Amino acid sequence: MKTKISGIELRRIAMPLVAPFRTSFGVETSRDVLLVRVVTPDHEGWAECGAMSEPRYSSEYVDGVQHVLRRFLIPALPADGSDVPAVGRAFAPFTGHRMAKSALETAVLDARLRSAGESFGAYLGAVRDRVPCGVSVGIMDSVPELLDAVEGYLAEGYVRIKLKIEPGWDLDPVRAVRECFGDDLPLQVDANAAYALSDARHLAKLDDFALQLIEQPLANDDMVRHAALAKLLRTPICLDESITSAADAAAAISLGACSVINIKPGRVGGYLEARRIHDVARAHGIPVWCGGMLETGIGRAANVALAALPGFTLPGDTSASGRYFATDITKPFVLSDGRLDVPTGPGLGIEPLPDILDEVTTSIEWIPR
Ligand code: SMG
Ligand code: MG
Repeated sequence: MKTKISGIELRRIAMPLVAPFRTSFGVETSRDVLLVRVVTPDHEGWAECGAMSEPRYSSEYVDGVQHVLRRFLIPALPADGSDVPAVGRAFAPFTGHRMAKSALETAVLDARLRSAGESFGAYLGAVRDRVPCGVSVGIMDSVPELLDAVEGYLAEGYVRIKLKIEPGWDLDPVRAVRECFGDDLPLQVDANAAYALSDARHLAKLDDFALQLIEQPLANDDMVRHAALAKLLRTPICLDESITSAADAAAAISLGACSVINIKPGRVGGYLEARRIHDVARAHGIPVWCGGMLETGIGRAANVALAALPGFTLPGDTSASGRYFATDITKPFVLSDGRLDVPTGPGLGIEPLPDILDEVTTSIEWIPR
């Protein structure tokens, strides 16, 4: 699978969210998304970068990603159009910047798969044609407002609820959701690193609510304290921000820092590394699930394919397009029976709708090769 790349387009789009999404690190009201389009003589490949406009979730941010792509990663792409693993090797000398690497590698992979007529799911090793979906519910101004939101999502068919938490918004919302929707509702929480190990006794009060997991309670770079916290909680710990590679996953598992892993391809440098994490976790009997970065249909298509791998045994934050946007840039992903279909066409199996894409575009940069 070799094809020469003739150029790369970096396109920014503005995507207002249907409702503000609040986490412990800030509020998103609109996504400033960077799309990467790799052009070859016969095909094009698309990808979406998960970075937000500010470096809060992680150190990457969308302006920085565009700079790193233009200045370092695009010039490092192998000139002979070599295979996709070679792209990852060409990026390896550059430290970090995994969301930038992921976006470019994924667009190259999409172009290659489209020319080979193979879908992302088939390439990655998907074993399902539909994936069960959860929904991530932001921090709200009041508990009644939260209960309304959860009720609406359950009515749409989502099969598990994740509540964003922070100090001051944890026990009360979790208790209220349990009381209102019962003990059988698959429920989990995500703190985005908002707590310290000294909060262990407080966090242990969540043990009463039979949560599936607590995601990233402590600092991103602190696996050792996560391992200490795991000994103090009955609620399983899931790591998100802390896991940036398969090596991190192996370290976290052997330290006892987590018993579940959230896999986001952008955070770990791409779908190939995401699959390696899946493989490491599966070999250790650690369940994984697919996270989300409020993606458009482009990022969602690849995530849904990944979520169809055998080790993805928990529902992901792979919600339907309508949970995020009034109008997506692709044909929307629609929930049916709590599930999304894994696209089957070549590559991502979906592409931006040109008229909608043009309407939301804020800038276009073309980088010839
Ligand atoms: O895509 O549905 C989604 C969002 C899922 O909660 C979500 N993502 O830490 O897991 C996480 C957050 C990161 C993005 S918050 C702006
Ligand atoms: Mg998270």
